[in-house]
Amino acid sequence: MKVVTGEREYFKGIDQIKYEGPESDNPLAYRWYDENRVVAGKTLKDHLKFAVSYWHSFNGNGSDPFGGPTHRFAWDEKSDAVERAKDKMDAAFEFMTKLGLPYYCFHDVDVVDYGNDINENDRRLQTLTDYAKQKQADSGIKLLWGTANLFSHERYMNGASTNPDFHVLAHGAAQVKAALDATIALGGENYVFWGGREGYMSLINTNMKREQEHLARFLHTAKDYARAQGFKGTFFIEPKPCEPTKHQYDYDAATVTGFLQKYDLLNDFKLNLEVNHATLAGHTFAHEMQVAADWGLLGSLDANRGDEQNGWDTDQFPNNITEVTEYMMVLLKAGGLQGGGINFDAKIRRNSTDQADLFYAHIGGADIFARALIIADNILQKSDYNKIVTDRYASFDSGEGKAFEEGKLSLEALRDYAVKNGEPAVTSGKQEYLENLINRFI
Ligand code: XLS
Ligand code: NI
Ligand code: NI
Repeated sequence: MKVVTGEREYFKGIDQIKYEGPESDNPLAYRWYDENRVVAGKTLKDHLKFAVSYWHSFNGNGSDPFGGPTHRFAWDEKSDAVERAKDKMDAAFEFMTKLGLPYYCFHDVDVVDYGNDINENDRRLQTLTDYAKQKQADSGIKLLWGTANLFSHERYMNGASTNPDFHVLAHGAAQVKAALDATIALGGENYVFWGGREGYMSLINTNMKREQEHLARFLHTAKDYARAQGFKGTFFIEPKPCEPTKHQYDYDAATVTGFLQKYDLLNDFKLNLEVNHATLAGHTFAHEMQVAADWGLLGSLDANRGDEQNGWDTDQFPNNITEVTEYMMVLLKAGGLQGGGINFDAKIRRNSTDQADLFYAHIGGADIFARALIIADNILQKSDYNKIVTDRYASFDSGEGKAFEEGKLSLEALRDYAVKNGEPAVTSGKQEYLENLINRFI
C-alpha cells in the first residue's frame, strides 16, 4: 500500500509500518500480522479484514465526564466545517495507509460535522463522500461499513426509531438515508445499526411492544430503500445491553436473533458483535460469537476490551492472548465472518498523547488477532481438541441417542431406556485439560 497524504503531513516521523516478525524489537512494526501469510487456506488479510474506526481515531479527543480534550488535533483547526472535514480525512488516510490496514468504518457525523439543516447536512456528507472516493482510489483502502449516529444529538434523547414522537423518527430516517447513500457510493461492504438509545430509561413511561415494532418497521424500510438503490451488502445489528440507554432492545446476540426472526429480518441482517458489549451483557465474547455462528449470523466484529475492575464501555484495545485465541477458535470453526471484518472500535487512553500512541494501539491490536488466529488454527489442526469435544456427544451418534435426536423416542421410551441401563457412568468434562492444551499452543 502506498502512503497517501494531503497537502500537509500530519504524522511526521512515522513511516509505513511493516511486518518484521516475532523477533523484532521495533515498536513500530508488526510482529505477527504478516498480511500475506496463509492460515487455514486464506491470507491473514482476508481472514481478519482489519478496519480503523473513524470516530475513536480521528474524533475521540480524550475528554471524559470529568474533563475536556487532551488530544489536540492539527486537522481540527479550520473554521469551515467542510474544510475541517477534508483535513481530517487527509489525516485519516495518511494514518491508515501508514498503518497498512485494508478497511475503515464511519458514522455520518464522524466524517463531517452536522448542523440542524437536513439539506445542508446531506450536501456536506455528499462533498466528503466524493473526497473519500478519490482517497479510496488513491490508496486501495475500502469501506467495511458505514452507519448513522442516531444517539448524540439531543433530539434522540428518547431514542430514534423507538422514539415516542414520530417526528424524531423521521429525522433519524433522513440521517439513515444519507448515510446509506454515502455507504453505497463508496462501495461500502456492509451497513451497521447500533441502537445506542433504542431502548428505555424507565418502563413506567414506555410502551415497549410498540417501540420494538417501530424499530422493526424502521429496519425494513431502510433495508428496502438500500436494496432498491442496488446495495448488495449485509446489514448488521450491533447488540449492547445498556449505555447510554438504561435498557437497550438489542441486548445481546440471543435477544437480537430472536428479534430478527420475529420480524422477518433474517435474510438481510447479521450481527456485528463487540467484545466489551458482551462483557456488559454478562457473557464472554466467545459465547456471543458462538450464538451468532449457530444461527449463521456471525457477520462482523468490533474489537476492543473492557476493564475488569469497572463496568462501563471503556473501549480499550485488545491485549489478552488467551481470550482472543478462544474467539479465533470460534471464528475458524464457524468458517469465518460473513461479509464483515474486525473493526478496532477502541480508543487510546486520555493520557496517551503521543502521535505514536495511535500506531502502537493498532499495531498491538492487529498483532494479537493475527497471533491468536495462527494459534487457534494450530489447536484445531494439531491437537486432540476437536476429538475431545466431539467424543463428549458420542452417545447421540448411534443407537437410542441417535433415535432421540431424530425425534423417534417418546417420553415413555426414554424412561424405559433409563430403567434398563441403570446409573450412567461418571464422565469428565476435561475442562482443565483443555485449558492447558490452549496454553500449550500459546
Ligand atoms: C458504541 C458502539 C458504536 C458502534 C457504532 O458502544 O460500539 O461505536 O460500533 O455505532
Ligand atoms: Ni461498536
Ligand atoms: Ni461499544
